Amino acid sequence: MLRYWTAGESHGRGIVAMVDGLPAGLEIDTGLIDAELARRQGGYGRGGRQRIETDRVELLSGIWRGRSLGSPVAMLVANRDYKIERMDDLEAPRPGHGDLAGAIKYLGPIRAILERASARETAGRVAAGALARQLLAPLGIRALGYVVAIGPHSLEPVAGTFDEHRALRDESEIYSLNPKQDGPVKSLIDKCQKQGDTLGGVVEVRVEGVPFGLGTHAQWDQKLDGRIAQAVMAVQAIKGVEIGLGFEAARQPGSEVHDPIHYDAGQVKTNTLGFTRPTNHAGGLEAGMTNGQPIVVRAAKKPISTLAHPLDSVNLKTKELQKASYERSDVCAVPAASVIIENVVAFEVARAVVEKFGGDSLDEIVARWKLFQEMAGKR
Ligand code: EPS
Repeated sequence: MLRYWTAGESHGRGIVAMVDGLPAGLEIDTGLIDAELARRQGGYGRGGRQRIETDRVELLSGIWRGRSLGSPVAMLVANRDYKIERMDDLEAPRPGHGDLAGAIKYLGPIRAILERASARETAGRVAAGALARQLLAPLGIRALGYVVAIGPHSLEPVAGTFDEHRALRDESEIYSLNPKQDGPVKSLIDKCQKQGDTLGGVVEVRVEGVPFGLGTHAQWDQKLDGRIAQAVMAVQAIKGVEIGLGFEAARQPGSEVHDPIHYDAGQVKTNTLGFTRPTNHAGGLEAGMTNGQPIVVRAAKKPISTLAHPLDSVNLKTKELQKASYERSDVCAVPAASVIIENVVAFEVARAVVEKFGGDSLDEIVARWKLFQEMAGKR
C-alpha cells in the first residue's frame, strides 16, 4: 500500500515526509520535488516567511543510484526559521485557527497546537505528492492545479490543452489560467493587506491520462472520490470539496447532469478505450471508480485566519475580552493551495494505481497496465 505521513512543526528543525510502499525502479528526480516546493512558496499574497525559506528536499532513504528501492522514502525539508524554543505562547486564540480547540483538547499552550496546525506542514505533503507522481509520469498521467477564484474574482479556465493551460498557469502570478486578470486580483490582495485582512478562493485540479478502474464501488473507504475528498478536505483552511459538477449537480435535472456515452473506435488504444463522453460533469469518477475521463476536483479555501486587524477573542488565562493574538502570516495563500491540492490529489491517484496494478516494481505495473488495457479493450 502506498501511503505517507508527515512530521514537523512550523518553527522546528524541519518538515519530514515518509512515503511507504513506493514501487521499486522509479527514476527519482529531486529537482521535480524542489520545483513543486518552490511553487508552493510562491504566488502573489505570500507573507514574510517565504523570504526566509528556500525549501529543498533531502532524501534520507529508499533510493539507490537515483532509483527507488521499494523501501520507505524519508524526506526532510529543513526550516531556516528554526526558533521554536525561543518562541512565546499566544494569549488570545485566533478565531478560525486550531488555537482554542487544540489548547483545550490537549490541556496545554496555544503554541503547542499552532506549530503543527500551520500550513508550513504542507511542504511535507507536497514533497510526498511530487515524489509519488514520478510513478504517474511513465504511465502518461498528469495533474495540473490552478486557481479559479480569489475572493469575489472569478478566474474560470478557458478551453485549451493541458500544455497550454500549464503555460498560462505558469505565467500567472496567482497561478490562474487567466494571467491577463492578475492585475485586478493583485490590487485586491494589496488592498486587503492594507486593511489587515485576508482572502480565500477556489482551486481546481485536473488529472489527465487516467485509466479506467482506479478505485472501486465495492467498499466505502476504497472509493476513489471519497479518498480524494478526504485528502483535499484535510489540507489546512479547506472548507469545501467538489468533484466534477459538484454542488451544481443538485440544482440541475438528471438529463443535464449525466454524461452521455459514445464510442469512437479510433480511440480504442487510448486510456478512454474509445468510450468518449461529450461532457465530464462526473469529474472522471462514477461510483468511486475512474471512467477514463479526466478527474476534476475543486476546493474552497477560507481566508487565512491570522488577521493583522484581529477579531474579538478572550485571554485564555484571565478570560477577559481582548483582540486575538497576531503572528506574521500571509494575505492570500490560494495560489499555494493549488500546488498543495495538485500534489495531494496526485498522491491519491498514485496510491490507486499501486492498488490496481501491483506495488512491487514499476516494470510489473507497466506490464499489468498494458495487459489490462488489452483485456478491457477486447471485452
Ligand atoms: C507557511 C508558513 C508560516 C505561515 C503560514 C504558512 O510561517 P510563519 O508562521 O513563520 O510566518 O506563513 O501559515 C499560516 C498561514 C498559518 O495560519 O499557520 C508556509 O510555509 O506555508
